[in-house]
Amino acid sequence: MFTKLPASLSLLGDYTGSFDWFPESASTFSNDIDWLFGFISTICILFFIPIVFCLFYFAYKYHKPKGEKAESNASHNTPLELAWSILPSFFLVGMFVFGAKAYLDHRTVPDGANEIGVQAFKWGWTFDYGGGVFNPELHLLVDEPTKLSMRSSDVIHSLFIPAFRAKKDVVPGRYNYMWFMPTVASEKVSQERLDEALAATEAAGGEWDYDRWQFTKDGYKFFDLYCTEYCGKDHSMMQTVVVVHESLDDLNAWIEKYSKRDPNMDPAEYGKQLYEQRGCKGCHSIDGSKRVGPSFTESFGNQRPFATGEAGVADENYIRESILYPKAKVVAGYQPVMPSYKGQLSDDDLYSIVEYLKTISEYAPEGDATSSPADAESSETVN
Ligand code: HEC
Ligand SMILES: [Cu+2]
Repeated sequence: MFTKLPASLSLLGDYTGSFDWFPESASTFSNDIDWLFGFISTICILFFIPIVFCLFYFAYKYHKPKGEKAESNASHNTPLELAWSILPSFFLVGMFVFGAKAYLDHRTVPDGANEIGVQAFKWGWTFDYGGGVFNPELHLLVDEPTKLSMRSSDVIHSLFIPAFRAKKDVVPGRYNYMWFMPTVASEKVSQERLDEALAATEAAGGEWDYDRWQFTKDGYKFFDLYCTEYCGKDHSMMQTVVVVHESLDDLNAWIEKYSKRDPNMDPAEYGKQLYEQRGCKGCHSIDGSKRVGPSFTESFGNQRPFATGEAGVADENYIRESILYPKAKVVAGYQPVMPSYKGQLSDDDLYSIVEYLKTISEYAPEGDATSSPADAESSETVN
């Protein structure tokens, strides 16, 4: 009926085609979980209908006109009572056995699984591929088990990949883990389509719009990954994508591409990329608005007030220190909640970020003339 829903119904954004009860099934868990879901739902419906029917039927059959005295003539029917107690218990035991088996499957990581680190934070995800490669997209290999070692830098989050039927809480102060084995590789869109999207993105200010394109900026279609534990104001924005590569070569090529700055790339441009990829964006705006942390328009080159009452100028060393040791100098008006990036950003990464901050700071010597003035909300934090 609806071939295309209006864009305003963004909640239903993915349902532009036909409706299906379940999301796409793309891991070895999917069939088991869907079957179990169907099994439990069917039993519930099969019991619900006769019970509700009897409820209404008996209420009608045994009702008494108003004012008449109520009588109690309840008596026993032992065979009937045994039957309705014992028969359903078989179904309950069945649900438990199948459920426990599925749970144990999800908890038992096969030997030799690939391992990827996950850091959840308000409000985003960082995946650690080892060797200093971090990215907000989850990239996997088809038909290979992958284990995620997960930690949170603030509150409880929960990682959910509907297409894999896999979900696990990420709890601060401890590691948690989950695993799955993707069975469907992500398709790649045509080079023309990708070029078109890249050009449109460039024209619109450079930020990649996953919702609009439904593929990544490397041209891969993806599965959705959500946070499913309400974790604060921007919980609903805490989404990212899962790409399943067909071959190890393809995956390694992707990892290589994001492992360090191409020597020809402008450091400030690379700094912007890190800002988007490494989660800074979730806490720091570049338009003057206050998020969890101060806007980067007010950082580089400015006088910074600290929680201790002292103040200092945000030079290169201060920016560096703020990223590696965020608690050394806490900006007045903010909570010391920034995670340390020590060991996670290389020297060149830090240099690139500093160069990027210089280009967007309102008072930077070579400031970007197009950046908007800080709004009233953020100026109240200065002082
Ligand atoms: C979880 C939220 C969060 C994330 C993620 C985060 N920051 Fe911060 N950041 C803060 C907060 C809050 C402050 C202010 C308090 C403080 O100084 O520690 C801050 C302060 C800073 C400052 C000092 C700013 C100033 O104007 O004085 C810099 C520089 C900075 N962050 C850089 C970064 C970079 C670069 C990243 C990404 C690699 C990042 N932050 C990621 C929350 C965050
Ligand atoms: Cu969350």
